[in-house]
Amino acid sequence: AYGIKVICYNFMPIFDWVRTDLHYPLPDGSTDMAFQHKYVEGSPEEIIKSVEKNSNGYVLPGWEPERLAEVKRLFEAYKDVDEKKLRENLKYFLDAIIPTCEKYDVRMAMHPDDPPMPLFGLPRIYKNREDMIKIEQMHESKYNGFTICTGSLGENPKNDVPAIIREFVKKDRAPFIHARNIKFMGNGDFHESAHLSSEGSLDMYEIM
Ligand SMILES: [Mn+2]
Repeated sequence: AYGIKVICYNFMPIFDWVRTDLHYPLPDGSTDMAFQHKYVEGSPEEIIKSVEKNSNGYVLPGWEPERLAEVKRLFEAYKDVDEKKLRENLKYFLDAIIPTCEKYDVRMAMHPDDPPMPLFGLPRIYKNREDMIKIEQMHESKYNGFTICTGSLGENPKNDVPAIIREFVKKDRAPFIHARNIKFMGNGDFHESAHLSSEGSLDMYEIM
């Protein structure tokens, strides 16, 4: 009814994207968001404390105080949910909605998990190309598509982002792209960066 033809969504339980610092200073005086593994080794409660300390009042989505009050209950609810079970849930969701999406020409574009790895023992099912193949096969339709967030996928250096773009655009499964750059800090840590390749670790020319 409102003419919205692409919907970006994610399928990450409990928490949305995760950074450990929402106010990370760069040499040019700007600030951006960073992810450092040393802060996520502990419990969710510990990481919440470190994010609060680092982030100058900013709050991650899903980490609002009223939601954090529910965290314990949510972890309990997900304690038996592994990747296989979460994929079953996603397939249930897709099978239910895609026929309606086809009817009204609304393309679903699932956003990668960010960072593309399991955190706090929670399952993550869109981390790499292999996961994308599993998701596209759950429901064969161009309306079951992907957001290709180059930053999220690029946070794992094993992901060949330009190759993923070529493959899924060619298959008409990528109606939406987040074109952004990140910079590795060693140890798998990274911070977000300005777009130019020279500012980060991704080959943005190739990506574009
Ligand atoms: Mn994104």
